[in-house]
Parts: sequence; C-alpha cells; structure tokens
Amino acid sequence: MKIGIVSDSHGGYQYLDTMLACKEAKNVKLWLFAGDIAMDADYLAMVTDKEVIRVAGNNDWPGGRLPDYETVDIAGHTILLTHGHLFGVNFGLNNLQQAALDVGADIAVYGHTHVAVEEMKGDVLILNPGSISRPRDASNGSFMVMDLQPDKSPCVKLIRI
Ligand SMILES: [Mn+2]
Repeated sequence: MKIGIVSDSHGGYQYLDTMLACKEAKNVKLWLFAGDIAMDADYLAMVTDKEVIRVAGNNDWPGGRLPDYETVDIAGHTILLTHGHLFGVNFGLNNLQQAALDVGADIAVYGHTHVAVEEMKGDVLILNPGSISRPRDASNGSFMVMDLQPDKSPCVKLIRI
C-alpha cells in the first residue's frame, strides 16, 4: 500500500497541487500530514478525496482541533505521526525514537525542521518528508511516498517537486 507523507506546507496550496501532479503521488491510497498547517491538510483531503491523517504543528491554531500525535496501523506496521516540536527534534531524534518505542511503532514520521530525513535508529525507521513549500535543505520542496507491505521493510522514496 502506497502512503504519501507531506509536511510544513504553511499555506502553500499551490505546492500541494504540484505534488499531486507528480506521478509518484498518483497511486497514494492514504496521506499522512505531519503538521503546519491544518487547513492545508483539509485542502489535501478535499482535492484528493483520500483520507488524510493529520497532527497539529507548532503553527497550528491553538485550541486542540488536531491531536499532537497519531498512531496508525497499516499493513502490519505501526506508524507514530507527530510534528516533532514536542520531542525536541531540532536537537536530535532520541526522544522521538523513544516515543515510537513506547507506542510499539516501527516507523516514526515527523516534520517541523523542513529537512528531509530517512534514518534507521535502532529498530525504528525515522522519516521526515521535508517541507513541500519552504525547504531548508534544497531549493525545491519535497514529499515522500512509502510502500508498506506486511513482513517487508518499508520502501521509501523522497520526491522533489
Ligand atoms: Mn513547525
């Protein structure tokens, strides 16, 4: 099952449109949105007609409209989805790795830093799709498509728009 991962669009709807025009986005069955900002996740759900599992970023509206993290069970894998600021991701991934282990997740997805990451940390695959609209690691924004199959390692592709 192909899962799209996107984060930190910060109101840049046109970048989501560019993302959706990429061939890699065509077969995505489910989107994970790692925060910043919530209205963009609403837009993504509207234009794709796919489920978008989403969490709050540090720039999202206060008041608890979105959860700070979600745990998602798909194809024999468990994903912890969170924006990352609550786990201090600017200073390392240890807290995020531990949070994933605490909920039995083998994959942790975060955003916030606007820098794409694919890293095995112990038994946890840690992913950051980067920012689709305001990248800090390249001139073009990025997203990921992850193919998840039971009893197989995730196959992750980083796509620059
Ligand atoms: Mn953020």
